[in-house]
Amino acid sequence: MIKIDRVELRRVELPLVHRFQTSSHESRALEHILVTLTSSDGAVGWGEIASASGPYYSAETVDSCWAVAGSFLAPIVLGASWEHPSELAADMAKVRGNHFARAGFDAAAWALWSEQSGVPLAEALGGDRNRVEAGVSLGIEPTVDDLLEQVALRVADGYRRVKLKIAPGWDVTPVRAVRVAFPDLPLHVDANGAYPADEITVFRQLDELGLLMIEQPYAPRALVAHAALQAVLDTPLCLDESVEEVDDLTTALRLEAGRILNIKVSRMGGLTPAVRAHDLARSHSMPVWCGGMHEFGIGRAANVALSSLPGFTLPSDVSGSAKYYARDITTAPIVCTGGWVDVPTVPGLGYTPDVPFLTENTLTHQAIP
Ligand code: OSB
Ligand code: MG
Repeated sequence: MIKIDRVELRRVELPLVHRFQTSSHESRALEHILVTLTSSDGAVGWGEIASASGPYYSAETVDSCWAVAGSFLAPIVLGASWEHPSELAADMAKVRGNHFARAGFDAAAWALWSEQSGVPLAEALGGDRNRVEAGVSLGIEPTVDDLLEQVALRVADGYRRVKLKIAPGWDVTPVRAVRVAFPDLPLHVDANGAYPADEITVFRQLDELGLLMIEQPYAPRALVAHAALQAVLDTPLCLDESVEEVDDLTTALRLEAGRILNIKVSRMGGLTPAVRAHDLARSHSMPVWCGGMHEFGIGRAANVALSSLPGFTLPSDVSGSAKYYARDITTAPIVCTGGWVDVPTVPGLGYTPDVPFLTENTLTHQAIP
């Protein structure tokens, strides 16, 4: 039985090596919240709340996560006894929404439990691979030439799948230019829901470019519109923002609103629901991959472990730390070689937080109680 005696929250800021722009917002530095759970017998688990600062990708913000973590999640975790992290996830599920905040606690519980059980996190989750294929996600650039330069840089790094952010006014022209310059590159696009549900022309044009998938063309709740678009395209649609709950996936499958699922630990509310989404997708032969939120090393390590599950048959957005940060918060960075990231084989997360370095970059620290 595990009982958590102490919860620590740290708001940590790191600068990005390269600015990142999506259809909705731009980032140059990121603040994430690290969650530390300490059990009554002294075991420690780390998790990451990888919310964006503003409510543009999801409704959550760093401030909302900080408030919910301290006022609602920490009291639940401090009052619970559990044998398996899924029991703690069930306790936390009485908090509606707030998935990024919950995900940090859930992942910390998994890290602690897998370490205590002497099992690598990947194996504890049901993973069966010792390395995972990684892609990169590239933001909107000021010019097509800047974008081509970014793609060339990442291809030279060894990445073999590239995702391009699109938005109205930045779609067919830049994507076609990348396709012409890199005819054989596995390429996909992500609109982050930026198009109105009656926009079809752009997607018919993108349909000609041999893309692996078109991610989240329409608004999160527009599942019927996604189904109508999927019916007229050859390119698979991939859902991201539309699937926050496992039940959303049930709806999407019933409506045939997409053929691929991006599973994000943060968006789903933790590793526990992420594994459930994987299992459901797999039972419907729907391929999945692991999306990212520019996680620091702690959240990234959880993403790598999750990506080792058998249904993750497409490359994940689990690029090496160097794509994002000059120095990561783990003692060893996550490394991508030739497009592959190794899955740790030691008990627990397999990466150690670099406490002195992350302390230097901590804006606020709270210990409860
Ligand atoms: O939609 O996948 C997304 C980053 C911020 C907000 C939304 C998204 C993203 C990414 C980043 O694509 C992927 C990564 O972590 O490399
Ligand atoms: Mg996305």
